[in-house]
Amino acid sequence: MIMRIDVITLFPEFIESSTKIGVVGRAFERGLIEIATWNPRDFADGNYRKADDRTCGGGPGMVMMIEPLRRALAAIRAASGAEEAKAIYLSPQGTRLDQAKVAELAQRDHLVLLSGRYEGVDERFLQHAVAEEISIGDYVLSGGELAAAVLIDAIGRLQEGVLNDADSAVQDSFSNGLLDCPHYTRPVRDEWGDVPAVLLSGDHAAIRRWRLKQSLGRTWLRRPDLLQRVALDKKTRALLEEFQDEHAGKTMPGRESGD
Ligand code: 4GO
Repeated sequence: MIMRIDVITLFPEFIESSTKIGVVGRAFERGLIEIATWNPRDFADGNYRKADDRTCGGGPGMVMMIEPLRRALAAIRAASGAEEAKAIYLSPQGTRLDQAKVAELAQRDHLVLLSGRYEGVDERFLQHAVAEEISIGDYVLSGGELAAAVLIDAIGRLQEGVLNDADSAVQDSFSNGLLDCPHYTRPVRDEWGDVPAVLLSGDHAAIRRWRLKQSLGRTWLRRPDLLQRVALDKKTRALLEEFQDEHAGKTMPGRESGD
């Protein structure tokens, strides 16, 4: 089943340009995901096609109006055949996005994303036509388009047939709840250090072990909150302890402290 993503946005070119690029762009071109944009302005009345109005109660800023959004959603429902479809609204008030949520959304066959501008969207539209509110992180953007593009990228790369073996999602950071291990390429020797010998050994079991150990160690150093949420078996815990012992002895050679 190929996934369909409809995006309601006042800046469709923004979504269109970002979905033409990279891994997700390739998926889009190959028909592995379908993306359509809908501009509430095209559904607005009057000569000016006004889709926003002054905020009730006064103060600066504009709010996106209900009617153009309602018509845009109706058009999406008609075009997709999903008569009950509700939207996902991207906003700082939403549930924080993580890889588990991305994986869950990637399973669905239809998503409707709503990108707000200005002060946001009339609350009544959110209550009646939005099923979920998602935040990509604790910071404020001037529009929801970047957040929608982030979500589309994260979801798009998990679609069947999008990634090749080389960038397989199984090896991703977070797919096992841990941060990624360090990566190296040639040259093997450089004035800024040498590639760890184990990676050149051809011993695949040893390489796998080293990578897991680095993942564990970096997660321990940089994101102890993540480490608390994964259950480590005895062997894995021993590997982390090995890293911790080595770390207590010395900071890593060729590395600046604090990294
Ligand atoms: C989403 C949208 C931040 C996020 C946004 C986020 N800022 N952290 N801004 O995911 C309504 C008008 C929200 C501007 C939008």
